[in-house]
Amino acid sequence: MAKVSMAIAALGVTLLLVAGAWAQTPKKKNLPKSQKGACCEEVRSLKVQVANLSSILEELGRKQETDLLTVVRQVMELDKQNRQQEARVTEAESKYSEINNRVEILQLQGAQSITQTSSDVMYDCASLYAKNYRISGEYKLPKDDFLRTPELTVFCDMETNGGGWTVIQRRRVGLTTFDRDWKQYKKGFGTVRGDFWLGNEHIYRLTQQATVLRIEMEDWAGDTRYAEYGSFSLSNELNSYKLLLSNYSGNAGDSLRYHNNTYFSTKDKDHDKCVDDCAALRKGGYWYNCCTDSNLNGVYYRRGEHSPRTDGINWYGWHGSSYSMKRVEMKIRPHSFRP
Ligand SMILES: [Ca+2]
Repeated sequence: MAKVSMAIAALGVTLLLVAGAWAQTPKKKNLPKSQKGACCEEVRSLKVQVANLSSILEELGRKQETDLLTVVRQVMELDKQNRQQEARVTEAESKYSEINNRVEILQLQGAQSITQTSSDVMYDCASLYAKNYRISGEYKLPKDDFLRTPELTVFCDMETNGGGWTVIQRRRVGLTTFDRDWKQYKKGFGTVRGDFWLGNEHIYRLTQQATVLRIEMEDWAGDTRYAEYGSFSLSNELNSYKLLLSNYSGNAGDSLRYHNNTYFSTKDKDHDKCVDDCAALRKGGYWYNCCTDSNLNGVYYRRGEHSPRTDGINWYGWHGSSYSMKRVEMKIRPHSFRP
């Protein structure tokens, strides 16, 4: 734009000079013919110069516009590149923090396997919490010859209501079937980061000390409820992992009470209190009575097909007997736990 202004100024000055020259030209009448011709020649040449200057100006103007457009395009391109760079940086940052988080957990696990001794209390998420492991996630509890406990991968919830929870069951993804046999329920199945059952033998062992059970659930509208039992334990396998629980609190309703004092049943072992085969009807392994007030190991149904389903993940106290939950987590911690 500055160039245009300068060119306009230059044109102005030229025009003034032309006018001045015109004014200074002696205006005598009857000029000699030769002088008259010279004057007209001068005017013509000036006119030509003015015309040339105008066309140069026009040309300059067009060039300026083109340059300006090019600059605008370049700026826009730079801005776009800048935004892309920013997005890449953000992505890199989040990846870094994720990796960092994993490293932290691994370091904690490393520290844990070095400092442990057999005289320690039973290993679970609460004992990890007591040793200052405060990040929720996957932990490997070591094998312990003294306590005769095997190595066990667990998922610890170190946040909910003070933390220290060992998760024993989760339904969230829906790709792992829970319609399994006795052996699988005994040993456990699935992956602790996704859907899983920790295993009746492990749950039996972990509930040898006074234990609290907390059940959290979410429906398909995104609402959440919980049920907590101040006392929870399983009998051993000889007693078919019989459920013993009491002392309900929460806002989901007490839909496990009906299952208290019942044996664990699977599709290949019917220990329920019914003529029917509840495990086959409800398609899971559970402490079936005749048959259910809740069916947390039932079939995972997705949004739109979750109701009405009597073999779904039901909890009568909240959504009745034919509504299947979107998410469930069962977790335990010692009664003596203090955050
Ligand atoms: Ca039966």
